Order: sequence, then structure tokens, then C-alpha cells
Amino acid sequence: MESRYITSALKPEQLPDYDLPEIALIGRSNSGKSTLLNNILGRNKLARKGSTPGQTQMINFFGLGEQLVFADLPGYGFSAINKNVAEQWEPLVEGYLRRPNVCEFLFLIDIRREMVDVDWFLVDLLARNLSLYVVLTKSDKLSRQAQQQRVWDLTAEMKKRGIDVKKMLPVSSLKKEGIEELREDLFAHIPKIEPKI
Ligand SMILES: Nc1nc2c(ncn2[C@@H]2O[C@H](COP(=O)(O)OP(=O)(O)OP(=O)(O)O)[C@@H](O)[C@H]2O)c(=O)[nH]1
Ligand SMILES: [Mg+2]
Repeated sequence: MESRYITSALKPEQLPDYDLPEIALIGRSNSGKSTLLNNILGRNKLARKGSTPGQTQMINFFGLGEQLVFADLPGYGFSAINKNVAEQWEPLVEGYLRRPNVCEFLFLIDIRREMVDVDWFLVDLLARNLSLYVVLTKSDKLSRQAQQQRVWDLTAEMKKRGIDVKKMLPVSSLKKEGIEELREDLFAHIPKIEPKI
């Protein structure tokens, strides 16, 4: 299936309007959102990945065929270096969260990082309407055993906080681990067209 860049939104009023199912990638700056999206879409540089943290300040939309849309949300948590960036981030993401066609929130977190207040705040917000799909990125940085331990620990923590988690999957864009499983899960959102007789 052909993937393509659709548009970018810097302000809530620029969010595109359509009925296609949409999957949102959200996570800290540098958690690997754009790199993962390139892997999901099977394209090398479609969703540009930045070397400067906090580089993607817009919501970038990508389409897979005419069937599924992916939204690469701007990363958060880029400290005080860029305060006006954070001021832009909130209204844009808040506006985004009200979109009715979002069918999956992928919450990305670097597998080596602990959740901090801002992560919990966001996860709480996201899991209000949809059961959360947690992606533990950069799994190549840990051994298999350490990855599994992280899944258990974070699952327990989420449960304790009453966050509804649908799945928690370690992935590595670098080693292409977990990508196929993730793609299968996500592509299941593609609407089935009933054959007409
Ligand atoms: N080891 C390893 N590094 C990764 C992996 N995925 C991404 N990275 C690196 O992590 C850094 C950040 O990746 P991005 O994809 O730009 O992260 P982002 O979440 O889109 O960042 P923002 O756009 O700033 O929010 C880059 O240097 C990537 O090369 C992975 O699976 N393994
Ligand atoms: Mg990015």
C-alpha cells in the first residue's frame, strides 16, 4: 500500500477534516515517534526525524493508501529551553484529542525511561476514551530479560493507577523488532469492505 504525506497542522484550526480512521503517535521528544512511523509506513524518510529534540513542532499527517491515517504528534518534555514551544504544544494537542476519528493512541516511551508526572498526566488523559497501546521504544538498548521485566513493571504501575492498557509492546526501529506485530495490530483498523454480490 502506498504511503504519503498529507498535511501538517501548527494550530488546532488547521487540523484536517475527514472520516478515515486515524492512529496517533504521542510521546516525549526523542522517544522515537518519527523513526517508528517511518518503519510502520515502510518508508525511510517520510516522517522526518530530527536530531534536535523538540524539532517536530507540528502535527504531521500521513496516509496509508486511502484507508488509514497516522498523526505524528509533536514531542513534549523538552525542558525550559523553549517555553513558547510548550505554549504552542498544549492548545494544539488538546484540540487534537477531541478528534472523533482517532481509533488508537500509541503512547511511546523509551524502554529505559521511568514515567514522570507529565507522562502520567498525558496517559490519564489519553486513556479516558480509548484503551491505551503502549509502545516501549529502543528495545535494542536492553536485553530480552530486561525488556520483559520492564513490561511487567510498567503494566503493574499502570494497573495501580487505573490506566486501561490494551497492549504493551517493546519495539526497536533500529533492529526491526516488534515492528511487524505492531503493523498487524494497527492495520486491523483498516475498514473491511464488504463484497457486494
Ligand atoms: N537505539 C535506537 N535509537 C532509536 C530508535 N528509534 C529512534 N532512535 C533514535 O532516537 C532519536 C530520536 O528519534 P525521533 O524519531 O526523531 O524521535 P521523535 O520522538 O520523533 O522526536 P521529536 O520529533 O523531537 O518529538 C534519533 O536519534 C533516532 O535515531 C531505536 O529503535 N533504537
Ligand atoms: Mg519527530
